[in-house]
Amino acid sequence: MCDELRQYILHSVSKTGGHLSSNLGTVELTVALHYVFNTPYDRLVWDVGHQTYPHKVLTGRREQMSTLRMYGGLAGFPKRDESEYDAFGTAHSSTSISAALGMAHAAKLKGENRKSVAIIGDGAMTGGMAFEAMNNAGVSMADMLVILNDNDMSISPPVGALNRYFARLMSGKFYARAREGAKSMLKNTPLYEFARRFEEHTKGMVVPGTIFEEFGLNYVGPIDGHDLDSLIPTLENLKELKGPQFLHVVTKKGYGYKLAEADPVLYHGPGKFNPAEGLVAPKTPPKLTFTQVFGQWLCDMAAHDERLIGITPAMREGSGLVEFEKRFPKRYFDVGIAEQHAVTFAAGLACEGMKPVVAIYSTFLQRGYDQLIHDVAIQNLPVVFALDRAGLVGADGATHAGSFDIAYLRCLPNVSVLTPADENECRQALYTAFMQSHPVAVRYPRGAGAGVVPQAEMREIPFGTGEIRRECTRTAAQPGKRIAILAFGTLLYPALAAAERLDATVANMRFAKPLDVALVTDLARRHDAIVTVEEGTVMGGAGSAVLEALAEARIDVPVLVLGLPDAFIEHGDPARLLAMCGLDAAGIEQQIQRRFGATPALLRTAVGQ
Ligand SMILES: Cc1ncc(C[n+]2csc(CCOP(=O)(O)OP(=O)(O)O)c2C)c(N)n1
Repeated sequence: MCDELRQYILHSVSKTGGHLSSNLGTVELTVALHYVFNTPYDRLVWDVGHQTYPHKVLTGRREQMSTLRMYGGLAGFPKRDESEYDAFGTAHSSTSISAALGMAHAAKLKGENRKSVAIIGDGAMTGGMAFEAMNNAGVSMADMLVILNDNDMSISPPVGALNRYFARLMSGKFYARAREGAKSMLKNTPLYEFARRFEEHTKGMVVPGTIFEEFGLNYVGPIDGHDLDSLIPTLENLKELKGPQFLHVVTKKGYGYKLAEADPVLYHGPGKFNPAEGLVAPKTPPKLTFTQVFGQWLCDMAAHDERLIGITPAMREGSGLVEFEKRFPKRYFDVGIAEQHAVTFAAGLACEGMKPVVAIYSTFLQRGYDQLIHDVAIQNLPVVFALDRAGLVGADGATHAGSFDIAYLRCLPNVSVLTPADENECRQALYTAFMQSHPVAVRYPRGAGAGVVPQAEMREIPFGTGEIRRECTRTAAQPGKRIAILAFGTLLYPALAAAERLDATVANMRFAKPLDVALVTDLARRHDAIVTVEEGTVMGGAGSAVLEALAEARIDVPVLVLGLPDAFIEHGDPARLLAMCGLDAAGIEQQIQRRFGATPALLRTAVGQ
């Protein structure tokens, strides 16, 4: 059955794209968990949840795997409203132990005999929340099981002392010593028989004195996570034990598909491919992405300024730092899945005159928000935040969308927010941010943009200024409203396309904060209506900043604020999602027409007369 499941997942993911290596590695563990536990009554809480495809297939979603990560189809992560077997919605890491502990306590309080199991990877275990939860679990005596799925990989090779510790737990020397110690300690206890039975066919055993034991969890392992004959009896035994249990399972990322085993990083989240030949480089080179623009800028800037430090919370590939690590290894820091730490670590570096650049997805900076306020903004430290995946991200869905950063950043004193419109402007915006002596975030989306080739020369954008990119030709005497569109970020280009049809003025605002108030008020005075456009939440976003500025200047002009609605946008094709939000060229044009009325002049230009 495991073979069949593995083949099914390989072929299914090869057709849809999605997470592969992690899922191939958890096939046996998933089968064993569903065999031993009474799901959905017992709760399985997967950490991150990118390894839940076998779980989805086994829980009635096999046929829907062909719709994985597509609009209206299966989500790439567990979702409570997708299946009763998905006990907890996830996608950001290191939440599983907290959630499973909450469930275990709820069961206790309600007098229910259900079990709660958290399944967490060695990468996710580097997140502080996991330790906060274990610290709590260890004294709470709740009946829960934490399973550490140790494949010695995060997305890229894991980092930090914890990783070294796991390696030591696995090493023969430690193992042998611990085994002898465990045996003598356990003699004449019921656990001795338990440990002895495991050893007959596995390396499974009870090891005292691990860090997890110190936390108050009963550590068992390491056992082979691809061997059902180890997994099933171990889980059956652990299920009966009282108090917090910890099982260390060792698996291989990409297991069973040679190419993924050999390169689990490449196959962590591939697009579509032919399993017989594996991933092949596309014939025509793909368009330059904003991530690549950032990676190139970081290397160029580091060559100019040796104070530059590049920091990533476990997203070397995703954030475009592979080349930087190679060229500037001493100035490269992968801090693990530890966004809070990444931000305060940068603050410490900045205190000492270094120039840290935190490369972080918009959605993951949410994790480091207090650190951003308390450690960076209040002390007004010059940290650059390179916010990748700003706006809608598509297939990963609501958990990964960078919808909120303009709103959550612009309310912070001392913090500036740049919203470059294209690749070249992104490079210049990063340079501009780096030249400041206060915290600055530069937000840019996933994938490619308008295709404006970045100029090698780096030039500072005059701070806090926007620019007019198109002027409305209509005069006040002519019928129809004179409209000014204020675009923040990459939606400048669809805004320009809409403006051609509407004959509207368009400003590329470049800065969400400080806002170019002079430009805003000038445009407001010269036009009959203002439209703001951004790929971020309407509530509290850049459009709100424009409304505030106009109110402050006592200018009474109709304003239409376009952006993401007050709703979580599900997974799907990004272009389709953007269109659904009315943020493609046609959507922007329609929304303007709807709001300001199709005056004859507008209608004429709209139909190209
Ligand atoms: C808070 C947060 N930061 C970063 C990520 C991106 N991310 C997704 S999976 C992953 C690696 C997880 O490693 P591990 O838990 O060992 O699972 P594996 O993929 O090895 O099975 C990372 C960093 C995330 N999901 N959440």
